[in-house]
Amino acid sequence: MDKNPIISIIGNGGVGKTSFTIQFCYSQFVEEYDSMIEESFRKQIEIDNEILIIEILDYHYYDEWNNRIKQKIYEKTQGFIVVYSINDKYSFNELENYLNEIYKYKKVNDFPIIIIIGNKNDLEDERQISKEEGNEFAIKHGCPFYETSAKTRYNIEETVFTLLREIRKYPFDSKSNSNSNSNSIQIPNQIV
Ligand SMILES: Nc1nc2c(ncn2[C@@H]2O[C@H](COP(=O)(O)OP(=O)(O)O)[C@@H](O)[C@H]2O)c(=O)[nH]1
Ligand SMILES: [Mg+2]
Repeated sequence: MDKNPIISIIGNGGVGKTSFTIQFCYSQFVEEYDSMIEESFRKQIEIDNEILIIEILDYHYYDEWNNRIKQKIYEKTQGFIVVYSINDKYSFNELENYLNEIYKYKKVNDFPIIIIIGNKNDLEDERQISKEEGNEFAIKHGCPFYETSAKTRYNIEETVFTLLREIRKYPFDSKSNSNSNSNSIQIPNQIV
């Protein structure tokens, strides 16, 4: 696997993308993280005896976003975490749009690696989407699925590690990334 895989986390505003990322990277839950700028977080991890430095892109997806910028980000992304929150039906209904966007902006010959998560699983009293609904949606789209909580850290590491293992199964086509990544080592395609 590329030693510096890039992951994008996408989904509606307020579902917990930044909280998820901060919990994963710093093991903290920051109640009022007030940032409207695009952020990129890096973390060194060990997975299956391999050391990786992963980069998580936590971007804000405004409608007026320039399609070219979006395309650039999507092209260099090796794995997507697509997030809804279990207490927000609207965020669940929007998932299909995010998936379509990934398929649209990824190069045709790229196989997008996607994991779906239902965040805020600690808010059981406010639940609007059952775990079964989330799971069914993910199965329909051939993606792994977890419920998570950025507050309690429930399934946060599992999500990222599962995504990384999926990425490893489908070696990234680095051609689409050759300019920005020219000094990285080319790893021959593994036989899965
Ligand atoms: N109870 C609970 N609150 C959460 C969770 N994740 C995020 N939040 C809260 O939801 C709000 C939006 O989170 P944020 O990470 O900014 O969402 P983003 O817009 O998707 O980046 C904040 O007030 C967070 O504290 C979670 O897993 N559980
Ligand atoms: Mg955010």
